[in-house]
Amino acid sequence: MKGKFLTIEGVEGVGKSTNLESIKQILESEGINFVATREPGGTLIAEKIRALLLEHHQEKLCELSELLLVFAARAQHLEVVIKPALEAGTWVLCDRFTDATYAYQGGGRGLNFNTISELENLTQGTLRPDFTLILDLDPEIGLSRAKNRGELDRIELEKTDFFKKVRASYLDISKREPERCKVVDASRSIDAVSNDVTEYLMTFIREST
Ligand code: Z5A
Repeated sequence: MKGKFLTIEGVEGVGKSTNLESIKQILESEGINFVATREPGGTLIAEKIRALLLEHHQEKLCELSELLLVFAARAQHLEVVIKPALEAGTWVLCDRFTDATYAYQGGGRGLNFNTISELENLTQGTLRPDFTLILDLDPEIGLSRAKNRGELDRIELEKTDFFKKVRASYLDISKREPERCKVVDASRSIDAVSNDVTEYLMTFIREST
């Protein structure tokens, strides 16, 4: 794979979308060819799976179904968008990826991390992100930011405790993989967060090009 694979992660309302805009501008100004995409989603079929995951249903979506749907969407996304781009030398900027599965389905739902790891190997082979920004924020602040945007989706309706476990899982991942994962304190002003994001990204770009 010749392109670099960049991901951004964090609890709800942490500011991923806000920071993705400045990340895109940096990549453009550095002359890097990239595609921006998101998970769950990123292709026609994967976006349909996303809708299934986030909509409210009369029937409870069981935890294993949720996990398998996340990986079904990912398999499609990898085949249609991510792998062809990386193979063509195009960088991929993805809003969430498998760290989110460890954090939400593993940490939040309590599903077995080994099961997630097996599905990760099956779906991705050896493909992993090269660089990951984890925006870190108290979930109560993130949820209050998310609430201001309107109706909450199926996952956003979870209790604060769920999101505390999600946050803790992200921080665990960052401790296990400090080279790949850069944690940014997202409780500060948009400018302060953006400055750290820019610094980490520019360092990665310099080391990669
Ligand atoms: N999910 C999963 O369970 N398993 C998986 O494997 C994957 C995903 C891949 C959809 O993700 C859901 O899928 C998600 C996890 C699950 N759970 N839910 N629900 P998503 O990424 O599409 O949805 P999201 O987490 O809710 O992200 P978001 O809606 O895009 O939020 P955000 O991008 O992090 O935040 P934002 O839109 O940039 O900012 C929110 C507001 O805060 C906005 O008004 C900003 O102006 C404001 N903001 C941003 N930064 C700041 C600062 N620094 N200060 C003050 N205000 C700020």
